[in-house]
Amino acid sequence: MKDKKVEKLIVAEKARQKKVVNLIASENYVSADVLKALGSESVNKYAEGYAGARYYGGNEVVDQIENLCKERALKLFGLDPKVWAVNVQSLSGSPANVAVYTAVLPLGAKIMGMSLDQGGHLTHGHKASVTGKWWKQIPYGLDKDSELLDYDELLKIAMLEKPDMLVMGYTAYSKIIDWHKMKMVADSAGAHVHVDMSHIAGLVAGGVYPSPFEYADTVMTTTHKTLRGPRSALIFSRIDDRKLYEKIDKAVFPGMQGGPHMNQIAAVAVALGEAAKPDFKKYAKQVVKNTKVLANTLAKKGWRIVSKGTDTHLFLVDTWMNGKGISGKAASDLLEQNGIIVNKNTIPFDVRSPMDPSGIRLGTAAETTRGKKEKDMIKTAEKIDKLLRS
Ligand code: DSN
Repeated sequence: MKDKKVEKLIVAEKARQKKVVNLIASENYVSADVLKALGSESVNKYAEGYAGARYYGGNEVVDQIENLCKERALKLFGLDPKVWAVNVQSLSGSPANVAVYTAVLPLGAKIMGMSLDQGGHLTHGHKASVTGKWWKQIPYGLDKDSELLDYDELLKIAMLEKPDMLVMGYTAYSKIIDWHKMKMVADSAGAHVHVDMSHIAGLVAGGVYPSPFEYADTVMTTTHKTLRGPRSALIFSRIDDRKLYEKIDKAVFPGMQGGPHMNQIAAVAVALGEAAKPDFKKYAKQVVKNTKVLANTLAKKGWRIVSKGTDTHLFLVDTWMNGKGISGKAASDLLEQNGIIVNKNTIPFDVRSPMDPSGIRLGTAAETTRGKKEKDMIKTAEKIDKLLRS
């Protein structure tokens, strides 16, 4: 690069990523091909509108890129293009959720979403996000004893509050969601079913987590977590008389944004192609195996794993353990000083603050991409245990 200052920082970040053990549950390492697509000339193209109906000339190639990306997205999740549509232009997960709500709900409608401190996401109706200002969150959480979804309790909330939409899919829930039971909760209120599968999309694609599509009206996923693509988002919608896809397309453009990032869409297409390969199934399987070993080894060492374990790529550790342990911030800082990167995280019913909560969140999607196996997870768990005890 001619710009040596920026080049130095890029090289430094690459070196940092190489030398740490990355247990951030929402991160991953993209392939060289995904990077190449991101850095390609498609970045130069303005393409406001949708394939075949743009506001600028010169779109004959990027139209093909966008159509290929859509085709691969539907195919990866086994969706019939006569039954499901997909929008691939949303820049990332938060605006994608807002676009879905804008398309489906009137302002002020009720969104039943998991509270942030229980494992939900800001855009599931939290007050700090526009989703909690433009719509009203009906919060739900986990059962206090089991730290699992309590479907009977959710049913009671839904029948009482009659939400317009039920949002499911979380950022810190380690167990399998029973989509069928959640659909029954939504149906009890006549609510629209929206799934945010950002965290688990790669596991769904890899066949190690049940697919939510049978039960959903709309599904949003980011593409950069377990799915191992660039930062972006996909919005799937069921094709029926409601014409959700038309409303969603309009909500994304011109509702939320102008020109789509065509280099990003090209890179998503590459990642979706990679996720369709048999190797990706092996990867997803290994992610779950690694996570279970990491969690079980820490549990054996005496650390409390929230929800008593994991079926996915992530889990929460209660490091505070009612004052007998170490706070989440202190744990995260200490691990970082020793080359292990995690994030501090509230645990359900946390008595501490989000800035210094009782836990940390660990995930193995990134390290599994780097070829780590069960034996490496045991070593990592032993190192974490030793550091936290020190
Ligand atoms: N920031 C993401 C995560 O870490 O789960 C969610 O947006």
